[in-house]
Amino acid sequence: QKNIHLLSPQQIELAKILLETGQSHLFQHWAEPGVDDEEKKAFFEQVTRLNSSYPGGLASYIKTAKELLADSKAGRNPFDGFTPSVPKGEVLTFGDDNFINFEDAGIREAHKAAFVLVAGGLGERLGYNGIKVALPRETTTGTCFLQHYIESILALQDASCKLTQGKCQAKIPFVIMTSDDTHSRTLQLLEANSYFGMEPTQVKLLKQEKVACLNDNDARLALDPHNKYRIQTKPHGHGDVHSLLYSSGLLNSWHDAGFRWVLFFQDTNGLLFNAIPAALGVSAAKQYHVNSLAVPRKAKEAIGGITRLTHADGRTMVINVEYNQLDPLLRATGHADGDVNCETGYSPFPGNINQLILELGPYIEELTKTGGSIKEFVNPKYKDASKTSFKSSTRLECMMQDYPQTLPPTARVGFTVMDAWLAYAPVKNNPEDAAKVPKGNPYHSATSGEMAIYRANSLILRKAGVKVADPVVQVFNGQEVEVWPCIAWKPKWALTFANVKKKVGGSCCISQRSTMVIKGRNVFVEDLSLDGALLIDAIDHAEVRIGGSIQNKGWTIENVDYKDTSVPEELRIRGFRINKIEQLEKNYSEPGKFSLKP
Ligand code: UGB
Repeated sequence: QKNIHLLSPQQIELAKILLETGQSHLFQHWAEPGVDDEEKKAFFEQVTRLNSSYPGGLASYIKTAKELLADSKAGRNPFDGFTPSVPKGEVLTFGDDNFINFEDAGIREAHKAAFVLVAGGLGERLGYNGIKVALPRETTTGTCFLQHYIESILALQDASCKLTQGKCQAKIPFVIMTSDDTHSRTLQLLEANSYFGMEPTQVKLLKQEKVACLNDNDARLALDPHNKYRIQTKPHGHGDVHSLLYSSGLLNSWHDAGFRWVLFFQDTNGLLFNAIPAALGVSAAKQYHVNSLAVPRKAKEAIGGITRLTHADGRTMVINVEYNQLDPLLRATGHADGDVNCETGYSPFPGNINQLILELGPYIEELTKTGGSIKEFVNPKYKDASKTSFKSSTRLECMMQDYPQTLPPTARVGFTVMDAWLAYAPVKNNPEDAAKVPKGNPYHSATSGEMAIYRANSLILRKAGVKVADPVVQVFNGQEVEVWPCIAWKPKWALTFANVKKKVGGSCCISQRSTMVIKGRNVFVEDLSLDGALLIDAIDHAEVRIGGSIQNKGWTIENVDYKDTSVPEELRIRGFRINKIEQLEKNYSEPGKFSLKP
């Protein structure tokens, strides 16, 4: 009351809402009028932001929080009444006719797709200080994740336009969801690198806001421990992407421009674009409104399980059950051992890799009803079994893969399973945690993330007829990994298996200690015997044929200790660095036909 003169009429309304929802503690310590007035105004500016960035405002946030906290205290979970079973999806095998056909169909559709990267998370599990999209996807070329994603989208755009003989949409739109933790550094990375070749108008950054923290079961908002005139806030989760897209107006503008698909993906999966063409082909062929990409999942692996849930009342849905909920759900529904591997050595529930393909028309229809708000959850860490107080403040969260929960039973919701070696290698765990992962389960670390790129490229080349030597096993940062030849190529060289097959021919072999980097679009590898390092770059109008026997001292991989602070953090977290001893490097910068056959 005494400070009311500091507030605008709207802020007075907000103050009333706070008092009516049991938040008077926020003002109890306020100083006399005239003291800390600027801080008090800043407090209400923050309250205004928190109110306007949440669908339904703060009153709605507090109401939902009270309900979810009561459910959590009572031990009710969102799957009460549902029985889990293993759903059926499209299972693809890399390189067979079915896969090749889906890839072809996917490339034809790609020019009608918009891409959305959720990159608001800081990756606390990885313990890396920078933004994750700036990390090298692999250190042979040093290309960062964001550059690889953009180059992949551009390559898809070109390939799709060519295949549809120019009947393509405008340029593929690319949205990046950022947060206060990642926004300025993401923008800086793009600007410092001329958007990695994409037109800046193709790229749009949407920043998610954090939400208020909650101190107790009555949903009393938490004050910032460092400033008594601020509410403590934390990230709300990747589910924010739907409401942000909806309120941005982008969806309708894409629809008007003839786009048909929206593809969502996460910050550090370096293999993802190996799976996009075929998965998009599946969406188009099956006319899926929602298509989630999945890989075989090891029991207890920290990825969600795709599950069919059937309610006692007959309702049924195919949805992600998050990794921390799958085991309790199974135990509660008669599976005494919980989340365990079956006779295949994998969990019977496919692992959700959170790559979603949504059909734009039905997506807009649904968001028009929901405004993009996604079913939330709360995960308080209680002090004791009485569940009356929390160890630290909590908040509501939401996940983008929960989008199908509100869809009507008529919606076509499917999923596509691909081999993990081809499609999934996230960088999430720090070296210490990765080294503790049970034997046989994937590490999901910077070490395994990079080695997975070489493995996938080697296996793809093998399937295309190249004799790629077997890997050796080495230990980096306490993790045992297969080391294959370090093979990397730009997406414009090959996006699909059909592209790879066109680009390699004759009898080729690559030794295990070799490195091969192909950056040019029209580089053809024929009758090549490689034992060493080979790096080829070429402009689009240079057609280069590489073959013969190439041998040199090559590049070696040397161990780095993750505790050695003299080494850059992005190398320390992978536990190795590449030692460039000798290579054959050629750059073709003039148009024409060239041959390199030593
Ligand atoms: N992210 C945001 O953009 N904003 C946020 O507020 C939070 C995250 P994590 P998580 O595929 O490997 C997910 O933390 O949440 C971005 C799925 O829920 O890496 O542990 C963030 O930048 C799970 O089902 O993942 O688990 C990143 O790009 C499983 O599929 C993305 O959201 C798992 O990913 C994911 O954030 C997986």
